[in-house]
Amino acid sequence: MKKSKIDDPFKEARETKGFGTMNDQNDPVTMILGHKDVRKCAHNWKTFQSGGDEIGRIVVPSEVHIRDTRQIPFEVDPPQHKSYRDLVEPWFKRPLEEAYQEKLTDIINIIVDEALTKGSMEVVSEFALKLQSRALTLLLNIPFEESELWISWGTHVFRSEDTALDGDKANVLYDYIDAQIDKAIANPGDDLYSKLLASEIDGKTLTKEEVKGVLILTFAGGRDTVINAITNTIAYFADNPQALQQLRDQPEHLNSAIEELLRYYSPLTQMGRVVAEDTQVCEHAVKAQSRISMCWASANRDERVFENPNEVVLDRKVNPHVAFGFGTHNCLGATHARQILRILLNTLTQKVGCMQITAAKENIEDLDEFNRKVGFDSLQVAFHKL
Ligand code: HEM
Ligand code: EMZ
Repeated sequence: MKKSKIDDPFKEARETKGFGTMNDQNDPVTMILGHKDVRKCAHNWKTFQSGGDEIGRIVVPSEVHIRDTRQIPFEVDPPQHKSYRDLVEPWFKRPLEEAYQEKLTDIINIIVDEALTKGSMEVVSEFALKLQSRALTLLLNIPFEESELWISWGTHVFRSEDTALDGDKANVLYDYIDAQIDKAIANPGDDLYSKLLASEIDGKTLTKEEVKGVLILTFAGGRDTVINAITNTIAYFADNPQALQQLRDQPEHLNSAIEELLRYYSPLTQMGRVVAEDTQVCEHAVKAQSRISMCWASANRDERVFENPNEVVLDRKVNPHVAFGFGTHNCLGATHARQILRILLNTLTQKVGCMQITAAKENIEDLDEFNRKVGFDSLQVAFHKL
């Protein structure tokens, strides 16, 4: 079997009942599996809420024990959600600017050249983590050198090798962000911290806690998702050299290729909500205050929506994937993530002839009823020049 393949563990449950169940830290989750139902729940923020008092509970695995700062705008429901979202949205669209893309191209050229010079690289820690961290300096608009520290934190800010949720590691990030906020107060600049500190909603300046909430989300939400997207993309083209050639010949398919890789790999498996009142999902009763999740990874393999859902079809014409979510909370980092993938793919077609996977350790999520591969813990790849 090709190393880059990711199976669909949800197929049977999706087709027979439309939902699955998962016991996460004794706080069960009803997982919504079908594309239509996932979109319906994501749309219905009144019944399936992101706000609420228990901060961290909508994340699966739950982060209630490792976090007490509300992530903004992620853990806020409308109408307040809109005020925050309107405030940060223009900043997260900066990746569309030419100057931003030029800097990102430089970052990607350096790392691809390094892989080709070394000949062989462990892609998760030496390629994807470095690229994700260096690119994040552009999104925050801070000096490039700051990325060295983040790289030293490892691939997931909340996870370490042996524990799924690592409170000590999370505190490193929270303390760091506190310190950066204090620095920006003392010395305002053109960075995201300073921009938020100077912002107002309804005539009130944002508190330090609110600024921290936006920053934690920017660091955490955009870390393992981007690392998985990059690593799986490299694995795919290593396994399918003809696909790299196809994109070299037909660069007009670059954008549809990226959307298809996002659909197929779905770097964020699921995201939860808290049920506001007794209701039903997929003709199954769910109680007020219980949790549901929208399983983006399952919805993205729904055969009622995607023809040949388990194939990567790089020029897929209609692709309403939900890898970046759907509706109110759709991913704010999507513009940045797409630019990284677009420039990476473009650079690979220009510089890399082929790649081979020489060793791989899969990263499998244990979702109780299901096991889902989401990427790799490590991936050793040989890179050959064009
Ligand atoms: C929301 C996926 C990269 C920041 C979301 C959601 C998904 C998602 C599925 C919806 C969550 C929900 O409905 O509760 C991804 C994937 C990424 C990625 C697959 C990479 C390929 C990023 C990056 C950032 C980011 C790079 C920022 C640095 C956010 C934020 C939200 C969000 C702030 C919440 C938006 C809101 O509540 O209005 N993401 N994400 N993401 N993502 Fe991403
Ligand atoms: C949260 C989440 C955001 C969470 C949109 O997703 O990403 C997860 O990786 C983090 O652990 O805290 O930021």
